[in-house]
Amino acid sequence: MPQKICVVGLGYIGLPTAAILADNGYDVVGVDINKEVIDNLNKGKIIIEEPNLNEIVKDVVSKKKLIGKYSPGKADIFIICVPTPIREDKKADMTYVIDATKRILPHVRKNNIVILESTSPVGTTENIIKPILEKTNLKVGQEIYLGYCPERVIPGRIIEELSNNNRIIGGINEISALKIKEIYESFVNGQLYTTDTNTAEMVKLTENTFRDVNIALANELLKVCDDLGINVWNLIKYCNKHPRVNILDPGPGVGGHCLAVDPWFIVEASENLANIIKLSRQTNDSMPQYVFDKVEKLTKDLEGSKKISILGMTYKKDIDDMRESPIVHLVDILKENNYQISIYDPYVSEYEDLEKDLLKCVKDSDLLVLGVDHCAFKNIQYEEVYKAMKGKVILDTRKFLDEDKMKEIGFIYKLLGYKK
Ligand code: SAJ
Repeated sequence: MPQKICVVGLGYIGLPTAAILADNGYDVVGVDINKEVIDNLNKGKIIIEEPNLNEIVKDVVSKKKLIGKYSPGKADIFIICVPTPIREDKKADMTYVIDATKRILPHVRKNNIVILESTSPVGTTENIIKPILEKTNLKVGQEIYLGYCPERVIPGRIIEELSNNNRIIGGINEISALKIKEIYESFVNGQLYTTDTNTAEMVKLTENTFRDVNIALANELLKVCDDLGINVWNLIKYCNKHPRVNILDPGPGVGGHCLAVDPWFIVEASENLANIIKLSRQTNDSMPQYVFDKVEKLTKDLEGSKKISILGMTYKKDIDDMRESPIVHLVDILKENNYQISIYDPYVSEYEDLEKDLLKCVKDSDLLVLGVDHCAFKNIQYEEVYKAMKGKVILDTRKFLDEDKMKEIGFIYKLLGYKK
């Protein structure tokens, strides 16, 4: 008899995980409170943009290996994949994790396995989940097995990475870790490493912090190079020719629900010690304002109402996710300063000032800001954009456009991080 798994939370991680488990022979119930998610899932459809996910979902739903429900029920294994957002005060909001654990509680029986996948502050499994599960009167670690196994997949490559990435498994005790390892072994080709829950939680936060700090360095270099009249993009390219240097890309800021959030969980835990981590977050968060300052300089001599067109507003290329997008912040700052805005992003279906037609978006605009490097933007007829615009200035925040080609068309091409 295949084991039954209940996955709570069908977002960017929960849904692909549920689908892969179902595809690997488990009977999976996917739980979410969002009617749109459940209604679509039970028709074999998904409401997020992710390569190859829809095909798998369609297949496993048609075989009844994956069923969407509003509430959890009995299962052998429970996997919690709910969001852990950040509050205004930069502290983790653990409400969804607590609610999800309470919702599975009536269904948890002897020998069940409970796994948290949501990115969480250190101590969550031990100090939040374990005490709730103890209300079953079953001994956690002996009668119920508990652990933390953080997801590590990157949006845009989730299906491939779910199967192939190495995973860290933190058990509340050794037997829990080993039982959880057996489950992941059944569908992961990468290596599986076992440790305790606190270490696994910190590993997850550290991975994203490493990337955030590296990007903060790149963004600080961008500002310094701008000041010194050096092209930061060339600087980083040449530095990275060194065998032990790998600086990431600077740009308009860091978005998404991971890099822009997780380092704060470390700051929250050790406010007086996590100095570089905090400063890096602040550096990356300062970038939309930095882009705004550039826009202001480039348009300062214009009279009357100024129209800015924005190409791309998701948090990164080729996805539909706008969470914590720096371009959303940029748009807000521009509006606060009375700029007229028009946005074009083929990945976004609805947003204030979104224009479905590119030429309408750029019509009579004074400045075009390239905010996101969507591959589709390579195919734009920039000659047409040039004709439709009033001012002929492009500000490229990602070093994405072909500078020579843009200049040939007639644009005044400005690159973020190069004063020239
Ligand atoms: N960014 C830069 N410069 C770069 C790379 C990224 O400015 O060189 C920006 C992007 O434009 C974006 C943000 O950083 O706004 C985050 O993008 P990302 O591609 O670095 O990462 P995410 O948030 O999509 O996914 C990360 C991944 N973590 C790591 O690579 C360490 C992924 O593996 C995690 O599973 C995911 O966070 C998560 O869910 O935690």
